[in-house]
Parts: sequence; structure tokens; C-alpha cells
Amino acid sequence: MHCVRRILNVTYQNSQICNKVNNVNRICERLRVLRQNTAYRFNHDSKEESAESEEKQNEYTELSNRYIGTAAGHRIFVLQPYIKWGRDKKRNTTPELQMAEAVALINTLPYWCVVGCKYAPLLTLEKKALLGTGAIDNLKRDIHKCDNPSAIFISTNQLKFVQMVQLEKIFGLPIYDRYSIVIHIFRQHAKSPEAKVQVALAEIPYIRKKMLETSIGSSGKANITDKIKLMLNNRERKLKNDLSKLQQHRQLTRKSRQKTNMPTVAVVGYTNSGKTSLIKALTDDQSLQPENKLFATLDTTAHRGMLLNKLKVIYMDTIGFIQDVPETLIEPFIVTLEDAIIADVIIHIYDVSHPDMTAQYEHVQNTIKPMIGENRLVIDVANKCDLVESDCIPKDAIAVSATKLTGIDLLRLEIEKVVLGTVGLLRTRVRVENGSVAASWLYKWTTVMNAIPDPNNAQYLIMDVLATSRDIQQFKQFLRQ
Ligand SMILES: Nc1nc2c(ncn2[C@@H]2O[C@H](COP(=O)(O)OP(=O)(O)OP(=O)(O)O)[C@@H](O)[C@H]2O)c(=O)[nH]1
Ligand SMILES: [Mg+2]
Repeated sequence: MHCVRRILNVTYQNSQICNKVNNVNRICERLRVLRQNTAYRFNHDSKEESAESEEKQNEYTELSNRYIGTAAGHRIFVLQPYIKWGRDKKRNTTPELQMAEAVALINTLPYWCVVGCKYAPLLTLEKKALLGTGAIDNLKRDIHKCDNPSAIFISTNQLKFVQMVQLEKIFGLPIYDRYSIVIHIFRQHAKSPEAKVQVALAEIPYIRKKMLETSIGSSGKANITDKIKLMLNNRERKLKNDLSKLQQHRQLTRKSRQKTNMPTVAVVGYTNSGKTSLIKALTDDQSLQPENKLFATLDTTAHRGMLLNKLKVIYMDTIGFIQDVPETLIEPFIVTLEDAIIADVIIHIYDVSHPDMTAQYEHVQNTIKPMIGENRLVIDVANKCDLVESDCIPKDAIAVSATKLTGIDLLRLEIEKVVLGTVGLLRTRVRVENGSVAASWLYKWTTVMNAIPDPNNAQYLIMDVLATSRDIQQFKQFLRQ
């Protein structure tokens, strides 16, 4: 009986196990189906999503090609408008210098070339077709004489899009302005993910404004579909989101740099003034590639260097400035300049050999002043001194040639002076045991300018160090431990 009960029990247990196994199998099967369904749904959804985002991307590309133009090469006719006299006449530059910059902008783009240029002296930039009928006829003749131009670049930022549409109709050629040309240069030169997002973000206000201005119907209302408006808004939101994520990373790297306690020196200036070349001269960093191109550098990058007193510093390379472009174009890049704005020392470098030096210098000063505050000390550096006579160099600037390496040590001394003043570094003499942990601490956390054995006891070292008062406090605390 006992045996039977045991067999029954075992059978019962087996059947229970079986039931459990069956249940588990059923659950597994259900999970498998569920997983399959989820995977199918997920794949299906992500395929749909990527198809949707591809569709959106195509829609956007079409829009941007229409309003900014394509990057395909062009044979450009440059028209340089300028105000002859009155309040709006530019006084610190000349039409010839503006034309030279316009040509340089085109030459920066691969497969673009200039096949003709003309000045347009005007009383106002407000006319519907910008020019009068006589000037239009003359211009048509000039363009016709040129070697097969495929587009016109009107080198001003004040052109209205309705004027561009009108001119496009008159000349039968696509019209570019400074904003769209600079966007094409930025697209070419953007290498880092941050710069790419910044360029993509800078395009949107241009497209939006151009669409609005050119689509005003007879009712006076813009004919932009809600779908396009939504697409631009969504894209802008997504790019801003991406940018803020990338900038969070930048803040982290900035914090880790601050931990190293090294003073920072930002080099700012007009595009092509020699910022990258100067940092290369100061640091001997061979990875830096100066180029004879406008906007070769778009990213703020950090490079280690050493001053004559052995103080280690970090130099920041930055995006260059340019006149005559609307602020919305530079706005996304301003955040990148934050690193420069908070630097301990700011160097403003300008190309002393450039015929438009005064306008370039003033443009940079006017742009950086509101960012850094009126009272911040800025070291002015006149670069490319090898190309001018010494009497052309302003007296209050430090004259250098970043490529010929002249004046670099003088600049290092000036940086040293400003750093010592702003960062509050003190020159201190300390006597510590040779090879001691105290000596190692000083080597690690301060700048050791000099270390010689004590003439009275060679077991000790006399060290001259540069340190902040906080460093000195920390050193005393360390000795007490
Ligand atoms: N002759 C001469 N050429 C220089 C000097 N410094 C820079 N250059 C040249 O000027 C051009 C621009 O130099 P970069 O250092 O790239 O200028 P940048 O200011 O960094 O330019 P962006 O990054 O495009 O804004 C390059 O062809 C350099 O070789 C100089 O002291 N003398
Ligand atoms: Mg550069």
C-alpha cells in the first residue's frame, strides 16, 4: 500500500511536473510568439520610421537645393553693390576690397570659379530689382560677354529674397548671396559632428525666411503649407537637441581641462588672419593645418603649449569672423566660442598685410566686445609682418609672423604677463628634501621654473615655482598630513 501510494505520489508528482513543464512550454511558446510579433512590429515600425525619415530627408534636401542652391560647381559672375553716399555708405572699406573678399569666398569653394565681375553703385539697396532698367541692360550685356556663367553672386547680406527672385527672372540664372555662399563653404569645411549640426542649424532660418518672402500671394499671406512649416520646425528642434547633447560633452571636456589647472588662451580673429598658424607657432603642434582658405577652421579646438617660464597653457583655436553676413548664420557657432569667451587670456590676431585690415579689425572688435565685456584685456597681435614694411605695423600691437616665427617669444612674454595678472600666479621659493614626496607634489601641481641643490646641504632642493595662493594652501595642508 505504501508502495502504491509512493508510485501514485511519484506519478502525481510527475504529472504535476509535466503540467508545470507544459505550462512552462506554453509560456515559452507565448513568449516566442510575443517576441516574434514585437520583433516584427519593431522591424516594421523602424523600417517605416527610417523610410519616413528618408522621405523627410529627401523633402528637406529638395527644399534646401531650391533655396540655398546645390554645391555642384558654378561659373560665377560677381556683382558687388555698394552705396555711393549717404548714411548707409560704408566708410571703413572700399568696393574694391569688398569685391576682393567676394572673389576669395567663391575661390574657397572647390569647382567654383569667377568668370566676371562688376560693381553696382547704388543710392539704395531697396529697389525691387535692386538695379535700374539701364543698369540691368548693361549688366545683361556684361554677363553675356563672359565665358558661360552659370550663376550670379550678389555680394551683400541686405538683399531681399523677392529681389533675388526678380533678378533670377531677369537674368535667367540662379542668384546667390553672401549667406548662401558662406553656408556652402561651411558645409565643405565642417568635419566634426558639432560643426555639421551647427551648419545644418544655420541653414534653417535662411530657408524659412526665403520661403516666407517669396511665397507671399496676392492676398498678402504666405503660401507655405503647414506640412513644410512643421517639417522645418521639427528638424530645427531635433538639431538643437543634438547640438545641446554634443555641447554637454564639450562641457565635460572643458571641466576635465579645468581640473588640470592650466591657464587658457583663446585666439580669435578675422577669417584667414593666421589663427591656426599662430597656435602652430606657439605650440609646434604638427597636427594643425593652416590653409589659405576662408573658414578653414570651424571648430574650437584646444592645444597645449608652454610659456618661457615653463608654465603650461592651453591655446584655443576658433572659427573666424567675416563682415556682411546676417547674425543668424553665425549664431549656432557662437556657443562654440563660449570656450574662448571664458579663457584667461584673449588674443585678437589680425592680418596686417591685408588691404582691408581696418574694417576687419573693427568688425572683430565690435563682435567680441559684447561677448567678453568692455573691460576685458585683449592682446592685439599684428600677424603677417613679413609681408609689410615696419612702419605699417600699429604701435600698440605685438608684431609677429606666424609662418616666419618672428615675434613669437615676445608674444609668449606678453601672454605670461597677462596670465600672471589674471590667474593670480605667484612666484614662490620652496626648500624641500631632494626626491621627497613634497618635491613630487610640486612637480605635479605647480610650474617648477627652476630647481637647484641647496649649496649648504645638497640633500635639499631650492625650487622656484609658479602657483596660485590656493595651490600654496594645498601644499601646506599636504605637508601637515
Ligand atoms: N606670409 C605669411 N603668411 C601667413 C602668416 N600667417 C599665416 N599665413 C598664411 O595665411 C593663410 C591662413 O592661415 P591660417 O592660419 O589658416 O588662418 P586662420 O585665421 O586660421 O583661417 P580660418 O581658420 O580660415 O579662419 C595660410 O595660407 C597661412 O600660411 C604669416 O605670418 N605670414
Ligand atoms: Mg584656422
